[in-house]
Amino acid sequence: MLKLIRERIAAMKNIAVFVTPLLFLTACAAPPESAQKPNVLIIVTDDQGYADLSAFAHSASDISTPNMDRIAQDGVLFTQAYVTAPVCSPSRAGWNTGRYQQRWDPKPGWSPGLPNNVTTIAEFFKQAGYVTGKVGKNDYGDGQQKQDVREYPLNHGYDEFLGFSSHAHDFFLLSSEIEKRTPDPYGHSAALGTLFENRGKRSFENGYTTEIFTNWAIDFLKRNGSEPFFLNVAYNSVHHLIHEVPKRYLDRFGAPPIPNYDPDTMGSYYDYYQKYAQLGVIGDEDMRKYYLANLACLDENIGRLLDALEGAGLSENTLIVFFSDNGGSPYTGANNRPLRGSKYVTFEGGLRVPFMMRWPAELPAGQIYPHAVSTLDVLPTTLEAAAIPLPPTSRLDGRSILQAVKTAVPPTTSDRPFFWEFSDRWAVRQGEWKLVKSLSAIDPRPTSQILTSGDSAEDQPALFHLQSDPAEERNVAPENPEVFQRLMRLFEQWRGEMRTAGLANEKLVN
Ligand SMILES: [Ca+2]
Repeated sequence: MLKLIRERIAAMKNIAVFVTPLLFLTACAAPPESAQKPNVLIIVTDDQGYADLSAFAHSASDISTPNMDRIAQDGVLFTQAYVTAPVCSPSRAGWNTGRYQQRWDPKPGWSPGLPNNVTTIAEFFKQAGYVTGKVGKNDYGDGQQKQDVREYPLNHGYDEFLGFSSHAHDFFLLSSEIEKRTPDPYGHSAALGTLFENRGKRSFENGYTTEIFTNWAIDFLKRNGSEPFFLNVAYNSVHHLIHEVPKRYLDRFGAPPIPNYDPDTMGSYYDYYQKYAQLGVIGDEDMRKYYLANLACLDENIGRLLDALEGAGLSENTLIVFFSDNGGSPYTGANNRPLRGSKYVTFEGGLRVPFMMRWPAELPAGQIYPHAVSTLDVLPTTLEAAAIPLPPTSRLDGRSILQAVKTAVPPTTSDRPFFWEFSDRWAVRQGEWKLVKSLSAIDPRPTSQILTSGDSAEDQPALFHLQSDPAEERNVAPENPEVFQRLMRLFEQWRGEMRTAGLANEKLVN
């Protein structure tokens, strides 16, 4: 029986090879009536380091993520995938829209928000008839804790949502009871208490966010498996508060449990969060243990999600895109080696992330894709996979990489530049050259000494050749003045476009 299925799939693939070029010659062509639209599952992890995925040959020796690795084993592992910002909110604004978030956030910072005149990935899928769902972290840096704003998932394309709208959320404390007793349940970028569910709120007396989000996702795909769905599972793991992990995982790594926040004895939640969201009370080596425990729980839950997909018979025709929203944090025990820097900065450690795609019906298995891509490409790539045409007025900054990944060739526009600007830090990459200015140190908090490589600051723009120097250790600007000037001009041109011809002058694209 299995053999028969494989032969039928092989036959379908042959047909697809014949039909596909015709489809994409005519951008508005509809897919064949008989074609079963793929489901799309986007799994986003939070602050996962570049060395913290064991599918990578360069992964850290203490890392084991067997379930995440299943996505690479049955699909494609990307070694040079970038996000659009080294921190959560702007990175999420970028991939959700396929556009540089600087278009509406011209002085790029922590809180781009989501304007009305940009179409989100969920809206494209919903307009095409998909059932859409989101679970977990919803963070565009603006409109937090509110349901009547554009940033709330049900107001930008999602039919269903369970999760939180803030930068961080307590992993354990999810009840209305603790919310009422806490003087500042939303007192910082981190929140505790009830989760948002659709247009209401839901209290969990017990539970753990990684497990609750997975349960919800499994229920969603079981309920909606008979029709094409678009599901975004956005875990808050492995973000602070990293020590908040079920005890059985802590025991595995010898990490001592730390009591949960208690409003009766510990003052404000803000103080509790600040105490543990940095090195100090927790030392370098213990922080790594908490990180490994937190990641192990995440990995097992991703395994449950993959099992459920297979159990429902949906695995073959579901396109999974997996990535971290930014590089590993220097305060959580993450490891970005061999890259320089971390979350918050524009060296590779802040921007280059674990990224995988799996679609057994269409994509090769066990492949490594070594060419540079961006999470800006997620929107056009998944739309092409679903044969959903973009409107002629579309002005996406990302581009579909589907055909290039299918055939294991570089993207046709392999010389395209990639740009980053966040606070006073920026960078531009074209080909193997990268120009970086990351002026300020991250912040006064002490950073990990054992996991972070390289200084996070450069006083002047520095030029690196990534192929020969992926760790950005040797500034070769003096020997390459023409390259330096070319990249500087590219960046200034891009920054000028973001600041003067940005989204404010555009009409709604569709
Ligand atoms: Ca993040």
